[in-house]
Amino acid sequence: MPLIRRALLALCCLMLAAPVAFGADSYRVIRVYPHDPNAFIQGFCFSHGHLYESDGLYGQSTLREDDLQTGQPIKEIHLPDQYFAEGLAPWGNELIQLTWKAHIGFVYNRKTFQLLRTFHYDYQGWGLTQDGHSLIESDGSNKLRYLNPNTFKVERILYVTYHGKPVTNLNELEYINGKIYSNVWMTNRIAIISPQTGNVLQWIDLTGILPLPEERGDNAVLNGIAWNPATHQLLVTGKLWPKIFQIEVIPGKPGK
Ligand SMILES: [Ca+2]
Repeated sequence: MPLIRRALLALCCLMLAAPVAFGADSYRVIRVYPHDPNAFIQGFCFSHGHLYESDGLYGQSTLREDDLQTGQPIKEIHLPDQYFAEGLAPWGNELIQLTWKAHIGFVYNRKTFQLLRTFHYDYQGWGLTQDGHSLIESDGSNKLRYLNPNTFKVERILYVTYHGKPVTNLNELEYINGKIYSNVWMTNRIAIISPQTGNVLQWIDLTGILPLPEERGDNAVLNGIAWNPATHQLLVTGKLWPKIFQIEVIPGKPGK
């Protein structure tokens, strides 16, 4: 099939898939961008208008600045093979990257990717974001730890629940307009969480946003939320996904 027809078909499938999907009242696709299909994305964020991602797997972990138009890295460094990179968050002119089980975090100069310092933590590193005061970190449970961005000491733990039950497998995070957005590992859902109570206020179900033929196995799940506060651009993607989706969240039902 000619490339243009395949592209049109994919676009039609995308337009048809979103309205019929569960929770379709909660989001709308605005634009689709390319993403490196070999990137096992674990962290995704904007800083100063630039887009960054942290990619995992042992022997393949990277820190990248992305070119949104091409899906290719503008800048990239590879981590030593023993590190499985995880969450990524900006802090001032620095980028902070977690590792999964190595209990070490890396602090980089945002512009040069020079490693400035490291820090230690006792728990698993999954997702990372920040609210302007603290770093917020997930570890795969329903706990969100608030860390001092200078000392990396835990200052508060938020327990995330929905109708009184723990919401576990919290993964990639993004702080947007006073709420915490979290991927839930191995699902197509994003939880919108109250930082005050830990309650899930709304679910966004993105089932069907990536056409089925483009999915690449059980681990290639939705993961990655990036918000540009200057442009109000909200991007989502997944592990080994060939696409990044710009979406608009439509406030609606409290979720199911
Ligand atoms: Ca993020």
